[in-house]
Amino acid sequence: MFLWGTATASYQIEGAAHEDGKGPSIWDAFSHEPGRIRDGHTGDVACDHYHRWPEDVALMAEAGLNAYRFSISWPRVQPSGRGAVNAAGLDFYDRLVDALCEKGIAPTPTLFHWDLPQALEDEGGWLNRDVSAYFADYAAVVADRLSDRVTTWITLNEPFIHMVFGYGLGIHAPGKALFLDALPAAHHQLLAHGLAVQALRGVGAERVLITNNCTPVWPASDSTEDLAAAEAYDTLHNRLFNDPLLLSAYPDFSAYGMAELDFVRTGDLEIIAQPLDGLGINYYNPTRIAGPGSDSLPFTDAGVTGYPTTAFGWPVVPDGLCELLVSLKTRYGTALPPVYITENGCSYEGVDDRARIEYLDGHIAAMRRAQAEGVDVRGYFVWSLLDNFEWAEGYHQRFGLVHVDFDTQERTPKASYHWLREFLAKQG
Ligand code: GBH
Repeated sequence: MFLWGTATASYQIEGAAHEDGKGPSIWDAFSHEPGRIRDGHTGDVACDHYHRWPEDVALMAEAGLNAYRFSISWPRVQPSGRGAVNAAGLDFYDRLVDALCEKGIAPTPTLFHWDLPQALEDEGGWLNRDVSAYFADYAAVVADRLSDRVTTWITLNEPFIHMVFGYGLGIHAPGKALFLDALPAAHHQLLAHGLAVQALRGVGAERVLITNNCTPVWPASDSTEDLAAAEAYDTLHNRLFNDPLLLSAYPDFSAYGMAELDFVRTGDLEIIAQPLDGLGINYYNPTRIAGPGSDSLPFTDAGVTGYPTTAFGWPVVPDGLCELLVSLKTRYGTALPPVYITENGCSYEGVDDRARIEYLDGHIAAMRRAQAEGVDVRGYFVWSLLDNFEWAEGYHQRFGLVHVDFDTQERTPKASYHWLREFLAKQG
């Protein structure tokens, strides 16, 4: 069965930041640091989904969706990231999963969507190798409770963005600007993923995925400099995570002046490359890259021009999704497992969101073209069900199929929601 779903993430929708025994996450800390988030917004309340989830599940059922990708807040389940389990936190996800199953919506949890327990950040966060093992323990705790009803698991969301924005540039939590010294955060997330896959298999999990965000990389010109820069960027963005996962080897980082990744230990790559049942892909837009780059990085983002843009300013390029999917197939061949589009969506204002309808329609058509070219795509999840806390942008970017009034918490389905409902009804 093809999965048609929407996607959300715990910190972006739940609120209830300090309720029922939840421990603080790095996002609770970061969003309260002055100057980090536009207009000082925080996810303290967000969409109040922690209390309003029955209404949100009803909205999904009414739309005819058959899957829901949500994330589990690690510090809600383990307030200090390891050891003691918070029963009330697990109960919340247990109820949610029951309600989804009752409506015929496949619960598709992501175990980590960036809200690391602050207690683990205090021990170095993803720069600390030990966090990988704690993650596997946490995965086992959750799976033990939910695997009788959850068939599809996603370990991590976009470890690339978490590394680059959180540890490389410092524009997301935990706010570290280490540039290439952030690379251990990539490796330790990958190791965490591999160990978690083993833990999930241990409790009989049926289908295990990881979600990577990938982008077609377009060289700004045919010049040798631009081509080399584009290749260097492609290595960092598209291969740093996919190669070890699918080929059990890191790509060549010599363009970055790094011959060896000295935090990689013997045996790590075998753990990382556990067989996967699917690869989750988040697609937003292509990236145009020029050379020669700066002192710290061998490329420059030249910006994609000549396309319409969303309210966030991101270019709208549906064809890029087909290009990306076909290029993954070309690069990895039989090593590429079935693909699930675990996020695709756009920021626009207003409930009469015709631009979002056009966006979704165009991207679904592009996915179909990739399928016709032989890419095995088995699911499509719209980011997002609800307008929500858009990280550094706070509540300024609205990605939802459903409008949220953040004063009253009133939900109003947008035109795109109604369009999707009709689209799904036609699929049968
Ligand atoms: C995802 O990240 C996240 O998983 C999700 O939590 C988030 O809410 C959602 O997307 C929307 O942001 O500068 O024009 O080239 C997406 C990561 C990083 C994708 C920035 C688009 C650059 C656009 N994004 N990227 S552009």
